Amino acid sequence: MPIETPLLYESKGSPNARRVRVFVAEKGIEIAQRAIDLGSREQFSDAFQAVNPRMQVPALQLADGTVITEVLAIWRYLEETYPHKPLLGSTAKGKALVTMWERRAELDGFAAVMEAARNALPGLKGRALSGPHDRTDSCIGRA
Ligand SMILES: N[C@@H](CCC(=O)N[C@@H](CS)C(=O)NCC(=O)O)C(=O)O
Repeated sequence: MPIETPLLYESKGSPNARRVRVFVAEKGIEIAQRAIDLGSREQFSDAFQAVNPRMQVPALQLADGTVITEVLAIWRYLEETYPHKPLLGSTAKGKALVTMWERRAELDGFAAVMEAARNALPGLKGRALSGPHDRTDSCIGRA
């Protein structure tokens, strides 16, 4: 269905969606948001699969129907669309340093914690990867 303004699909329990929500807040911009309930497996619904076949949040749907997924790609789009308050650096050195620290934080911090959680929590048994893998056991967001 065509939309008039960008629409951010997110989920309150999703760390990756939170990274985009924080970016939006720090930018000081308003973006329409629609919550996807990972706890009730809404990411696997036909309606959301039509938006993002990878069945993951965050996803940013543009007015022309394009859907951008992946936190860094969404950040990049928002940075260049709303350049008034640069968050990803404004010089060659600044951009490189932001990228360096983002990679360190994501790969050495965020990913390590995420993999530990996804491989250890009973509620995420069989769900070491997000998205369309081993959907039958999914119970993300449940106690
Ligand atoms: N590489 C993706 C990761 C997205 C991702 O893993 N999202 C999780 C929530 S944090 C998800 O949608 N999980 C749904 C599931 O596991 O079924 C990004 O940067 O956005």
